[in-house]
Amino acid sequence: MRIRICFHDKCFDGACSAAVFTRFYHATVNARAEVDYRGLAHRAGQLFDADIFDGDENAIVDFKYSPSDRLTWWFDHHQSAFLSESDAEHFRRDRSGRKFFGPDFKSCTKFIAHIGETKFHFRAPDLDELVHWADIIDGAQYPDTQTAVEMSHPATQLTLVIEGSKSDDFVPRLIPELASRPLAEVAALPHIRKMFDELYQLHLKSVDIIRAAARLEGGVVFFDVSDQEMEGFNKFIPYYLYPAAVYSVAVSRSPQRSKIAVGSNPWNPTPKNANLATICERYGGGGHAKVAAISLPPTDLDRTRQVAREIVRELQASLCP
Ligand SMILES: [Mn+2]
Repeated sequence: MRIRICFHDKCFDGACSAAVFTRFYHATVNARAEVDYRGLAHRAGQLFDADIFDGDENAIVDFKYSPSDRLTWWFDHHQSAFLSESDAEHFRRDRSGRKFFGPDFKSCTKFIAHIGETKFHFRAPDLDELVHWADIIDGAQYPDTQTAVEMSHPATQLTLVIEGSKSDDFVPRLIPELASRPLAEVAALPHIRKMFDELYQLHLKSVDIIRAAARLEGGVVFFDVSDQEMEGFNKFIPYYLYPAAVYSVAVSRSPQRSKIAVGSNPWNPTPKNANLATICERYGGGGHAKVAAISLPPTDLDRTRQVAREIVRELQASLCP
């Protein structure tokens, strides 16, 4: 018996969701099930490859819904969880009792732990630390910019490593560690330590690049680093550099996509009325109310820049009384 677990790749919450779901599945469904992990990424065009649901059971955690009849478990908390109204309708008609949508949860990890406990009597107290930190990190609930950007806690170090990993099997190999050890032990594994040290140097460089590129205007900090090789920068750097910023809009590019990342400054108390997921959905993107993104083909850089400028203007206008 084999279960395929698809998770949001290169995302701390995605990896932690897969870890908690694995423990949940072994504890409540089948203790001997073999698990295969597969990371899923947002991209322009088709999201799911045809052969992806190849297990006896197939799960998706922290990622969009699929109406495939091969999908047996689903957990997500993103506002933009459904690619179409017909997918949403398919979900609403589901009577399996194994597909769950929790848009009010800050992390999918906590959502899975909550459903596990309230509907299946599943408890794993040794994972409480993991659940707690997934909620802080995915919900951008860091106490301050220093915690988010200076990365002295093991959870923030693991986030850097997960977001910065280049190989497809890195996160799948990390998930069993997250499911079975305290975060400090996982972060102290020699290969993780080494990756962290390398990525932290790049992180410090990206702080300098963003400092040089960013401009704060009308409450919105904007920067375009599409000419640099840095797709995966820490999304809190703009607020670390510009505490007065309410929103940030960033243009970046990788071989796979041009990207517009839109965020709001969790430490700036200015009232924020814009729903960033709704704005990004208009351009084919999505995410959460407070942080969202749009992916376009890597060749569409002009269009990407134009959309970014439109969003900057819309956010500036939303801040004018
Ligand atoms: Mn998530």
